[in-house]
Amino acid sequence: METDYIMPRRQFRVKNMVEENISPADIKRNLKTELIGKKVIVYPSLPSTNDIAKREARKGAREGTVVLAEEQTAGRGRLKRAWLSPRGSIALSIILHPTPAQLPYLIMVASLAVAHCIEKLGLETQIKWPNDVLVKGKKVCGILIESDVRGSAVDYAVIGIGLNVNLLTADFPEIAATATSLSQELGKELSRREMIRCLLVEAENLYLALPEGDSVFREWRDQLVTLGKEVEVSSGKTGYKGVAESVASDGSLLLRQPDGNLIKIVAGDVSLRQ
Ligand code: BT5
Repeated sequence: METDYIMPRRQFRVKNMVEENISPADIKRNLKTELIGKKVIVYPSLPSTNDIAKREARKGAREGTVVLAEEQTAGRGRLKRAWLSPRGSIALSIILHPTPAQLPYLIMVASLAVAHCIEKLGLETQIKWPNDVLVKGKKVCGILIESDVRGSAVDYAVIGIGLNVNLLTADFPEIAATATSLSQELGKELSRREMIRCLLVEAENLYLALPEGDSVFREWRDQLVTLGKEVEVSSGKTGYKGVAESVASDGSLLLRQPDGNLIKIVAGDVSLRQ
């Protein structure tokens, strides 16, 4: 039998509004998915939803299980960077069992799902390679994909999504200059529950379209704000300069260096050159 964990329901205040607590039933009610969100686990507070999702995956959780937290106390970005997830934001992780060929597409699935849901609110989005969703050039969402690959099989993959919904980035000096939130951009607070439901539906539609992958790749590539720009890329301890010419279907960045060489960068951080 499926079990959902519901923590005691209570209300809490975020600035001037009363923010709703979210229950698995709120998310699942008439949710139009076959896979993602059939099981939802909600915690009031967690260090990191990705860690719990990985634990659940190792215990054999079904594909599509979602782990949600009202706040994270040790949210993670790439390379052990911190991700701020105060109350009012969305922190969720989705457990999937992709094929090895599908694995590189998960970042595209996640960023497009987020972009689609934000666009439904009437805001324009851009995607910054490899894993940021931006509104008006500021980061509103970060995505962390983690997977366990054994030999030629993927044991599980976890898509972690952190989305700034109802919060004021000015309250967080670390990100005040570079980040934004949906409430800030819209000038009003919105339902995190509806946003989560949207994310699960969009993620499923994109994920189920993956056996082909190509349409997801092309849409992701066309939304990348990075392409065609003079950039600096740091990848590990190495820095590169050049024009971000394109991306390959495995998600890596193709950078045209000043000497004309085209190099492929699998992971890194991009900044636009002044
Ligand atoms: C990311 O890493 O952007 C991936 C973030 C993934 C977070 C989700 S939440 C659910 C799941 N559980 C987790 O523990 N993680 C995932 P990266 O590209 O390395 O960017 C990290 C950088 O983003 C930080 O160094 C800050 O500069 C910035 N940052 C931190 N919190 C932010 C926020 N709330 N909004 C915008 N920028 C933020």
